[in-house]
Amino acid sequence: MSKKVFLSGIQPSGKPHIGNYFGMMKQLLGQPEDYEVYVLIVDYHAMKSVRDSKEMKENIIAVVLDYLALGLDPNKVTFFKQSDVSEHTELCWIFDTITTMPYLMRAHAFKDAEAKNKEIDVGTFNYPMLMAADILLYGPDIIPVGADQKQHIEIARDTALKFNNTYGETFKLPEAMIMKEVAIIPGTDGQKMSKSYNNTIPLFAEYEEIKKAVMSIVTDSRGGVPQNVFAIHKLFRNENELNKIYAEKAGKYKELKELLVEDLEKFIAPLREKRKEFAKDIPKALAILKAGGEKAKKVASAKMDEVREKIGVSVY
Ligand code: AQP
Repeated sequence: MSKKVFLSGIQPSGKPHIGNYFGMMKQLLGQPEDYEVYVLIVDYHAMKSVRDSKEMKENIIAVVLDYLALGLDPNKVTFFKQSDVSEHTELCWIFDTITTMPYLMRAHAFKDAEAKNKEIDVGTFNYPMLMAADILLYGPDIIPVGADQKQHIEIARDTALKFNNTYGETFKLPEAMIMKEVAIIPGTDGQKMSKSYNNTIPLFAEYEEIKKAVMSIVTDSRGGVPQNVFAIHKLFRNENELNKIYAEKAGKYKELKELLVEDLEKFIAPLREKRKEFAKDIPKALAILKAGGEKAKKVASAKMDEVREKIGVSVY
Protein backbone atom coordinates (compact mmCIF):
# COMPACT_ATOMS: atom_id res chain seq x y z
CA MET A 1 0.00 0.00 0.00
CA SER A 2 1.33 3.45 -0.85
CA LYS A 3 2.21 5.80 2.00
CA LYS A 4 -0.26 8.49 3.04
CA VAL A 5 1.03 11.91 2.05
CA PHE A 6 0.61 15.00 4.27
CA LEU A 7 1.44 18.50 3.08
CA SER A 8 1.03 22.03 4.38
CA GLY A 9 2.61 25.44 3.94
CA ILE A 10 3.32 28.60 5.85
CA GLN A 11 4.02 32.09 4.53
CA PRO A 12 7.27 33.74 5.63
CA SER A 13 5.27 36.87 6.32
CA GLY A 14 6.29 37.43 9.94
CA LYS A 15 6.92 35.52 13.13
CA PRO A 16 4.91 32.29 13.35
CA HIS A 17 2.50 32.39 16.27
CA ILE A 18 0.80 29.86 18.49
CA GLY A 19 -2.21 29.91 16.12
CA ASN A 20 0.00 28.66 13.28
CA TYR A 21 1.47 26.04 15.59
CA PHE A 22 -1.73 24.56 17.02
CA GLY A 23 -3.76 25.05 13.83
CA MET A 24 -1.27 23.50 11.43
CA MET A 25 2.40 22.91 12.38
CA LYS A 26 1.69 20.53 15.27
CA GLN A 27 -0.57 18.32 13.12
CA LEU A 28 1.93 18.30 10.29
CA LEU A 29 4.95 17.38 12.39
CA GLY A 30 3.03 14.90 14.52
CA GLN A 31 2.46 12.38 11.74
CA PRO A 32 3.59 8.77 12.20
CA GLU A 33 7.00 7.90 10.80
CA ASP A 34 5.69 5.90 7.87
CA TYR A 35 3.77 8.85 6.42
CA GLU A 36 5.29 11.02 3.75
CA VAL A 37 5.33 14.69 4.78
CA TYR A 38 5.93 17.85 2.75
CA VAL A 39 6.48 21.13 4.58
CA LEU A 40 6.48 24.22 2.38
CA ILE A 41 7.62 27.76 2.99
CA VAL A 42 5.41 29.60 0.53
CA ASP A 43 7.57 32.63 -0.15
CA TYR A 44 5.89 33.69 -3.39
CA HIS A 45 2.58 33.88 -1.51
CA ALA A 46 4.21 36.10 1.10
CA MET A 47 5.03 38.65 -1.62
CA LYS A 48 1.45 39.88 -1.16
CA SER A 49 2.53 41.45 2.11
CA VAL A 50 6.36 41.45 2.16
CA ARG A 51 7.86 43.88 -0.35
CA ASP A 52 11.34 44.29 1.11
CA SER A 53 14.09 41.84 0.06
CA LYS A 54 15.95 42.00 3.37
CA GLU A 55 12.77 41.31 5.30
CA MET A 56 11.85 38.45 2.98
CA LYS A 57 15.28 36.81 3.44
CA GLU A 58 15.13 37.21 7.21
CA ASN A 59 11.62 35.80 7.34
CA ILE A 60 12.57 32.74 5.29
CA ILE A 61 15.58 32.01 7.50
CA ALA A 62 13.41 32.52 10.58
CA VAL A 63 10.82 29.97 9.44
CA VAL A 64 13.58 27.43 8.71
CA LEU A 65 14.95 27.85 12.24
CA ASP A 66 11.44 27.68 13.68
CA TYR A 67 10.65 24.37 12.02
CA LEU A 68 14.02 22.84 12.96
CA ALA A 69 13.49 23.91 16.56
CA LEU A 70 10.06 22.27 16.48
CA GLY A 71 11.78 18.99 15.68
CA LEU A 72 11.35 18.73 11.90
CA ASP A 73 13.56 15.84 10.79
CA PRO A 74 14.84 16.51 7.25
CA ASN A 75 15.45 12.80 6.73
CA LYS A 76 11.73 12.14 7.09
CA VAL A 77 10.21 15.37 5.83
CA THR A 78 10.67 17.10 2.48
CA PHE A 79 11.20 20.66 3.69
CA PHE A 80 11.54 23.29 0.99
CA LYS A 81 10.55 26.69 -0.29
CA GLN A 82 8.13 27.30 -3.09
CA SER A 83 10.46 29.54 -5.10
CA ASP A 84 12.97 26.66 -5.47
CA VAL A 85 10.45 24.68 -7.50
CA SER A 86 9.37 26.73 -10.52
CA GLU A 87 6.77 24.10 -11.43
CA HIS A 88 4.45 25.73 -8.85
CA THR A 89 4.10 28.95 -10.82
CA GLU A 90 3.99 27.06 -14.12
CA LEU A 91 1.10 24.88 -12.98
CA CYS A 92 -0.62 27.95 -11.52
CA TRP A 93 -0.80 29.42 -15.04
CA ILE A 94 -2.29 26.22 -16.43
CA PHE A 95 -4.93 26.28 -13.68
CA ASP A 96 -5.66 29.93 -14.50
CA THR A 97 -6.68 28.89 -17.98
CA ILE A 98 -9.38 26.50 -16.72
CA THR A 99 -10.74 28.71 -13.92
CA THR A 100 -13.26 31.50 -14.31
CA MET A 101 -13.06 34.92 -12.73
CA PRO A 102 -16.53 34.71 -11.10
CA TYR A 103 -15.42 31.49 -9.41
CA LEU A 104 -12.33 33.15 -7.86
CA MET A 105 -14.41 36.19 -6.93
CA ARG A 106 -16.22 33.96 -4.43
CA ALA A 107 -13.00 33.40 -2.44
CA HIS A 108 -13.25 34.83 1.10
CA ALA A 109 -9.84 36.55 0.97
CA PHE A 110 -10.87 38.40 -2.19
CA LYS A 111 -14.30 39.30 -0.82
CA ASP A 112 -12.79 40.58 2.44
CA ALA A 113 -10.29 42.76 0.59
CA GLU A 114 -13.09 44.05 -1.64
CA ALA A 115 -15.32 44.80 1.35
CA LYS A 116 -12.48 46.81 2.91
CA ASN A 117 -12.16 48.73 -0.37
CA LYS A 118 -8.54 47.62 -0.65
CA GLU A 119 -6.73 47.88 -3.97
CA ILE A 120 -6.55 44.21 -4.84
CA ASP A 121 -3.47 43.03 -6.72
CA VAL A 122 -3.74 40.18 -9.22
CA GLY A 123 -1.58 38.00 -6.95
CA THR A 124 -4.08 38.25 -4.13
CA PHE A 125 -6.93 37.47 -6.51
CA ASN A 126 -5.04 34.52 -7.95
CA TYR A 127 -3.66 33.22 -4.63
CA PRO A 128 -5.96 30.15 -4.54
CA MET A 129 -4.64 28.97 -7.94
CA LEU A 130 -1.00 29.07 -6.79
CA MET A 131 -2.04 27.30 -3.63
CA ALA A 132 -3.83 24.64 -5.69
CA ALA A 133 -0.58 24.11 -7.61
CA ASP A 134 1.46 23.94 -4.37
CA ILE A 135 -0.77 21.14 -3.21
CA LEU A 136 -1.64 19.15 -6.31
CA LEU A 137 1.94 18.74 -7.60
CA TYR A 138 2.68 16.36 -4.72
CA GLY A 139 -0.55 14.32 -4.65
CA PRO A 140 -1.17 14.68 -0.93
CA ASP A 141 -4.02 12.87 0.82
CA ILE A 142 -4.30 15.20 3.79
CA ILE A 143 -3.71 18.93 4.28
CA PRO A 144 -3.63 19.95 7.95
CA VAL A 145 -4.79 23.59 8.18
CA GLY A 146 -6.66 26.05 10.35
CA ALA A 147 -10.31 26.81 9.51
CA ASP A 148 -9.29 29.95 7.56
CA GLN A 149 -7.83 27.74 4.83
CA LYS A 150 -10.85 25.44 4.39
CA GLN A 151 -12.12 27.23 1.30
CA HIS A 152 -8.68 27.18 -0.33
CA ILE A 153 -8.50 23.40 -0.01
CA GLU A 154 -11.98 23.16 -1.56
CA ILE A 155 -10.75 25.34 -4.43
CA ALA A 156 -7.75 23.00 -4.90
CA ARG A 157 -10.13 20.03 -5.04
CA ASP A 158 -12.43 21.78 -7.55
CA THR A 159 -9.42 22.68 -9.68
CA ALA A 160 -8.13 19.09 -9.65
CA LEU A 161 -11.58 17.87 -10.70
CA LYS A 162 -11.87 20.45 -13.45
CA PHE A 163 -8.45 19.51 -14.84
CA ASN A 164 -9.19 15.77 -14.58
CA ASN A 165 -12.54 16.23 -16.34
CA THR A 166 -10.94 18.28 -19.10
CA TYR A 167 -7.71 16.37 -19.71
CA GLY A 168 -8.14 12.99 -18.01
CA GLU A 169 -7.31 11.66 -14.54
CA THR A 170 -4.14 13.44 -13.37
CA PHE A 171 -4.55 14.86 -9.86
CA LYS A 172 -5.54 13.25 -6.59
CA LEU A 173 -8.24 15.11 -4.61
CA PRO A 174 -6.84 16.14 -1.20
CA GLU A 175 -8.79 16.34 2.06
CA ALA A 176 -8.44 19.19 4.58
CA MET A 177 -7.69 18.13 8.13
CA ILE A 178 -9.11 20.77 10.48
CA MET A 179 -9.01 19.91 14.17
CA LYS A 180 -12.21 21.33 15.68
CA GLU A 181 -10.70 22.48 18.97
CA VAL A 182 -7.86 24.41 17.33
CA ALA A 183 -9.56 25.46 14.09
CA ILE A 184 -9.44 29.17 15.00
CA ILE A 185 -7.03 30.19 17.73
CA PRO A 186 -8.02 33.66 18.91
CA GLY A 187 -5.52 36.48 19.13
CA THR A 188 -5.05 38.99 21.94
CA ASP A 189 -7.99 41.03 20.63
CA GLY A 190 -10.35 38.04 20.33
CA GLN A 191 -10.25 37.98 16.51
CA LYS A 192 -8.45 35.11 14.70
CA MET A 193 -4.78 35.23 15.68
CA SER A 194 -3.08 36.53 12.57
CA LYS A 195 0.29 38.02 11.68
CA SER A 196 -1.40 40.83 9.80
CA TYR A 197 -3.74 41.75 12.70
CA ASN A 198 -0.90 42.41 15.16
CA ASN A 199 -2.66 40.31 17.77
CA THR A 200 -0.28 37.37 18.04
CA ILE A 201 1.65 35.51 20.68
CA PRO A 202 4.81 34.54 18.76
CA LEU A 203 5.74 30.87 19.03
CA PHE A 204 9.31 31.67 20.03
CA ALA A 205 8.62 34.80 22.05
CA GLU A 206 11.02 35.90 24.77
CA TYR A 207 9.57 36.05 28.31
CA GLU A 208 9.00 39.82 28.22
CA GLU A 209 7.30 39.53 24.84
CA ILE A 210 4.96 36.81 26.16
CA LYS A 211 4.15 38.98 29.17
CA LYS A 212 3.42 42.02 27.04
CA ALA A 213 1.18 40.04 24.67
CA VAL A 214 -0.77 38.33 27.48
CA MET A 215 -1.25 41.51 29.46
CA SER A 216 -2.71 43.11 26.33
CA ILE A 217 -5.39 40.41 25.92
CA VAL A 218 -8.76 42.13 25.75
CA THR A 219 -10.79 40.87 28.71
CA ASP A 220 -14.31 40.22 27.63
CA SER A 221 -15.76 38.67 30.80
CA ARG A 222 -18.80 36.51 31.28
CA GLY A 223 -19.36 35.28 34.85
CA GLY A 224 -15.96 36.63 35.89
CA VAL A 225 -14.12 34.48 33.36
CA PRO A 226 -12.02 36.41 30.83
CA GLN A 227 -13.01 34.46 27.73
CA ASN A 228 -10.09 35.42 25.53
CA VAL A 229 -7.57 34.49 28.22
CA PHE A 230 -9.32 31.17 28.83
CA ALA A 231 -9.49 30.33 25.10
CA ILE A 232 -5.72 30.64 24.78
CA HIS A 233 -5.03 29.05 28.16
CA LYS A 234 -6.82 25.83 27.29
CA LEU A 235 -4.16 25.09 24.67
CA PHE A 236 -1.70 24.61 27.52
CA ARG A 237 -3.70 23.04 30.35
CA ASN A 238 -6.42 20.48 30.79
CA GLU A 239 -9.85 22.16 30.57
CA ASN A 240 -11.28 20.65 33.78
CA GLU A 241 -8.27 21.83 35.73
CA LEU A 242 -8.63 25.26 34.16
CA ASN A 243 -12.37 25.47 34.93
CA LYS A 244 -11.52 24.95 38.60
CA ILE A 245 -8.76 27.55 38.61
CA TYR A 246 -10.86 30.13 36.73
CA ALA A 247 -13.80 29.55 39.13
CA GLU A 248 -11.55 30.00 42.17
CA LYS A 249 -10.00 33.13 40.72
CA ALA A 250 -13.20 34.58 39.19
CA GLY A 251 -12.72 38.27 38.39
CA LYS A 252 -8.98 38.21 39.19
CA TYR A 253 -7.86 38.89 35.65
CA LYS A 254 -4.33 39.92 36.50
CA GLU A 255 -3.64 36.68 38.38
CA LEU A 256 -5.16 34.58 35.62
CA LYS A 257 -3.06 36.35 33.03
CA GLU A 258 0.07 35.85 35.12
CA LEU A 259 -0.68 32.14 35.27
CA LEU A 260 -1.08 32.06 31.50
CA VAL A 261 2.28 33.84 31.13
CA GLU A 262 3.91 31.14 33.26
CA ASP A 263 2.25 28.31 31.30
CA LEU A 264 3.27 29.86 28.00
CA GLU A 265 6.82 30.33 29.22
CA LYS A 266 7.00 26.64 30.27
CA PHE A 267 5.94 25.64 26.77
CA ILE A 268 8.00 28.16 24.82
CA ALA A 269 11.30 28.28 26.78
CA PRO A 270 12.66 24.87 25.62
CA LEU A 271 11.67 25.64 22.00
CA ARG A 272 13.35 29.03 22.20
CA GLU A 273 16.57 27.43 23.49
CA LYS A 274 16.60 24.84 20.69
CA ARG A 275 16.03 27.57 18.15
CA LYS A 276 19.03 29.51 19.48
CA GLU A 277 21.17 26.41 18.93
CA PHE A 278 20.08 26.11 15.27
CA ALA A 279 20.61 29.85 14.78
CA LYS A 280 24.33 29.36 15.48
CA ASP A 281 24.75 27.69 12.08
CA ILE A 282 22.43 29.32 9.55
CA PRO A 283 24.28 27.98 6.45
CA LYS A 284 23.71 24.43 7.77
CA ALA A 285 20.01 25.15 8.29
CA LEU A 286 19.72 26.61 4.79
CA ALA A 287 21.51 23.61 3.27
CA ILE A 288 18.65 21.47 4.63
CA LEU A 289 16.13 23.71 2.87
CA LYS A 290 18.10 23.62 -0.38
CA ALA A 291 18.36 19.81 -0.34
CA GLY A 292 14.63 19.62 0.32
CA GLY A 293 14.03 21.84 -2.72
CA GLU A 294 16.05 19.47 -4.93
CA LYS A 295 14.03 16.50 -3.68
CA ALA A 296 10.70 18.28 -4.20
CA LYS A 297 11.78 19.44 -7.67
CA LYS A 298 12.11 15.82 -8.84
CA VAL A 299 8.54 15.01 -7.78
CA ALA A 300 7.12 18.25 -9.18
CA SER A 301 8.98 17.94 -12.45
CA ALA A 302 7.71 14.38 -13.05
CA LYS A 303 4.15 15.59 -12.41
CA MET A 304 4.61 18.52 -14.80
CA ASP A 305 5.84 16.15 -17.52
CA GLU A 306 2.56 14.31 -17.11
CA VAL A 307 0.58 17.58 -17.17
CA ARG A 308 2.35 18.80 -20.35
CA GLU A 309 1.64 15.47 -21.99
CA LYS A 310 -2.05 15.71 -21.02
CA ILE A 311 -2.52 19.25 -22.33
CA GLY A 312 -0.72 18.42 -25.55
CA VAL A 313 2.28 20.74 -25.50
CA SER A 314 4.83 17.88 -25.36
CA VAL A 315 5.66 17.49 -29.04
CA TYR A 316 9.27 16.24 -28.87
N1 AQP B 1 -5.51 31.75 14.39
C1 AQP B 1 -5.29 30.59 13.79
N2 AQP B 1 -5.88 29.46 14.29
C2 AQP B 1 -5.65 28.26 13.69
N3 AQP B 1 -4.86 28.09 12.61
C3 AQP B 1 -4.28 29.18 12.08
N4 AQP B 1 -3.45 29.36 11.03
C4 AQP B 1 -3.14 30.67 10.91
N5 AQP B 1 -3.75 31.37 11.90
C5 AQP B 1 -4.46 30.48 12.65
C6 AQP B 1 -2.98 28.30 10.15
O1 AQP B 1 -1.57 28.41 10.04
C7 AQP B 1 -1.17 27.95 8.76
C8 AQP B 1 -0.17 28.86 8.14
O2 AQP B 1 -0.73 30.15 7.93
P1 AQP B 1 -0.04 31.20 6.96
O3 AQP B 1 1.07 31.89 7.62
O4 AQP B 1 0.30 30.59 5.69
O5 AQP B 1 -1.18 32.19 6.62
P2 AQP B 1 -2.41 32.65 7.42
O6 AQP B 1 -3.42 31.60 7.59
O7 AQP B 1 -2.91 33.81 6.72
O8 AQP B 1 -1.74 33.00 8.83
P3 AQP B 1 -1.77 34.43 9.38
O9 AQP B 1 -1.03 34.50 10.66
O10 AQP B 1 -3.17 34.87 9.45
O11 AQP B 1 -0.90 35.21 8.31
P4 AQP B 1 -1.21 36.57 7.52
O12 AQP B 1 -1.67 37.55 8.54
O13 AQP B 1 0.14 36.91 6.93
O14 AQP B 1 -2.23 36.28 6.50
C9 AQP B 1 -2.45 27.79 7.92
O15 AQP B 1 -2.75 26.42 7.82
C10 AQP B 1 -3.49 28.48 8.74
O16 AQP B 1 -4.76 27.89 8.58
